[in-house]
Amino acid sequence: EGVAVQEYTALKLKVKEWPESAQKILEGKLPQGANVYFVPATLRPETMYGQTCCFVGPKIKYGVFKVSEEEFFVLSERAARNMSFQGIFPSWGVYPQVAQLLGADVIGTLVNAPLSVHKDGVRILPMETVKDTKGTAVVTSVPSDSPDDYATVLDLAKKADYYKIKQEWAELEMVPIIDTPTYGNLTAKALVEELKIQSPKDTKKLEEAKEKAYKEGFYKGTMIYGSFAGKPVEQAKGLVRQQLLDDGLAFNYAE
Ligand code: A2H
Repeated sequence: EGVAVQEYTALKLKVKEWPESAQKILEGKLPQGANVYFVPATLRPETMYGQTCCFVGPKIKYGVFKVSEEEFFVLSERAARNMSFQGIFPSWGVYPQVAQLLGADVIGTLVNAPLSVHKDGVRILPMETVKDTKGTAVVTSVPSDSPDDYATVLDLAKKADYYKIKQEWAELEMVPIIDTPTYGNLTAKALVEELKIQSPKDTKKLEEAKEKAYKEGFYKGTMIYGSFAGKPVEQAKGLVRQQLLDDGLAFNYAE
């Protein structure tokens, strides 16, 4: 917080299949053949190999914004407005909205997550702790390396009926992508277990786990998966980010 600028990598997760609830709302609002993307903002682009799902806040309002004739983004209005002043939309300060949805309407959407080991796609799932006031209000989930994400997928799998999801959507395999001296190669899982974190609402302990996971992963971690396997995470972060940018799978977003 404060005056520091947060430099996010905004990733483009292309929709492969909408649930019926979203289809109804979007009917007639998108041109034939339009590509729609969920756009999570991340600080850890080097972990994108490990995406197993992507979160939205079920009660948060999302817009579908037109970026070009073919491309539409799903994100918060706040993020769309910020992006319109960062050259992401064609006209300065203009972010045309074609539809509005609640997070709850898009649960179950199948998206293609760039670099993820899960090539058939991952699901959009609910996360109660997503903030509308940060990033894009879309959070891609890497449970191997993010304690928040790990605690959330455990909870979703345990209470799949309550969340109205299929349990298997929350249980895609975690593949080790970063090895660390203290916590092994599933850092978030190790920390959630060590600190006995019981639920995504264990905010205090999760703060501690996040801090530890970040320090250990970023400063002491080594990539063990992907194009930069063998390199320290500190180096790989920029390299993976650049690769995503070059391939048109991501763009820079700051706030
Ligand atoms: B990170 P900062 Cl592997 N609400 O990406 C809640 N969390 C949000 C969010 C929002 N609106 N927008 C982004 N985030 C998450 C990867 C990751 C992240 C890993 C490890 C740690 C980590 C995969 N999830 O973040 O408050 C996103 O999750 C630890 C803080 O702006 C984003 O990076 O500093 C990070 O929080 C941005 O948090």
